[in-house]
Amino acid sequence: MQLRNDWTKEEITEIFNQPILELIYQGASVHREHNDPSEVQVCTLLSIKTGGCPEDCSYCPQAARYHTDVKVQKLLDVDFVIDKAKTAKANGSTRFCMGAAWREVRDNKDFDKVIEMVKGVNAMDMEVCCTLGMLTEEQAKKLKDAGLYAYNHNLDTSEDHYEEIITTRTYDDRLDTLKNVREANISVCSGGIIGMGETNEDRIEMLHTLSTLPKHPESVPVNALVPVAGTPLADQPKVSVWDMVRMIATARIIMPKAMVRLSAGRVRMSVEEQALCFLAGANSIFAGDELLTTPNNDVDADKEMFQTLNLKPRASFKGAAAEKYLV
Ligand code: SAM
Ligand code: DTB
Ligand code: SF4
Repeated sequence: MQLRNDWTKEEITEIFNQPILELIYQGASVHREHNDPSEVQVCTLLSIKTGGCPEDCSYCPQAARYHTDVKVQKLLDVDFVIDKAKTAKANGSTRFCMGAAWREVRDNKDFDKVIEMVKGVNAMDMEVCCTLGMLTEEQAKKLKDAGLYAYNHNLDTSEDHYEEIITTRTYDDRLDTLKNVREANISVCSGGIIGMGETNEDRIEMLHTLSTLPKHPESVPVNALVPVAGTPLADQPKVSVWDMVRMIATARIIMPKAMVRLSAGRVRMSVEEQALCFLAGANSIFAGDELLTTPNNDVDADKEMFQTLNLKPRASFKGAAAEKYLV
């Protein structure tokens, strides 16, 4: 089947609103046509600069204006980060993603340090990813030259709902950065969060924007809100597993080759619930005891889950040849 980037909102709505078992079946079928369903990509996150962020993202424990338990931590040292990447590799991760609580990248000493981190992780034969906020075209090129493989920059929600969640930047700022990343030939990682008071139409709208970009993101993280005390969204109710499955299956059907990542919120899911997500088409997770600032699933429990479900970690750079071919 040809990859499509001309999906209409009506088509996506029809897929999204199917009876849940039909949707899971379709997601599972599309997944099998395009990918090996026993392979799951294992990624590790590290917060390289934590807290004190000037933005007002209502979900985020790292925004300086909310009073959360997060302790501000300046940019970590390069050697410390490389050690963490080694541990992640030893634990079976093939992608290492470094996150910074920045609004945007500035051309300063900290950026030079991040460039060194990227070079170091790349030399370890791991897919190196960063999420550092907004990027200019030149900064994206610099990261690419240092060996950056992927850049994470989430749309988070629909354009309509965006201003309810974040007022310190616009949806177009987000899309501009994605364009800069794409043009620098860096693999694009972009998805969103559910459980922030959005409607199903907002969820469909976000999936529409992602699937009608000139090229689909290579990775689409689907996060369930992790409500953190002190943030405006602290009291949001837990996202139902059916809502996660609906997002994952729809993303899989309209972006068949993307890595669909079962991201934040996994810590509150049972193995059975996660299995439904893998069946519906998820094929990537974050492993390691922590995400950026919140707890993640126990490493040994994840290893046991892989055994129970007969899943195997996906090799690094697997899509690289195909991605290069498509560019
Ligand atoms: N500051 C950069 C930015 O916002 O692009 C990079 C780091 S930021 C923490 C990366 C992503 O983490 C956000 O776009 C959001 O999707 C996700 N995130 C942050 N807090 C979250 C939460 N409480 N629950 C779920 N996802 C969250
Ligand atoms: C993504 O989509 N989810 C990750 C990663 N990309 C950077 C972040 C989740 C953060 C959850 C809250 C925290 O741990 O601070
Ligand atoms: Fe800052 Fe990123 Fe958190 Fe927004 S999501 S407050 S930009 S760290």
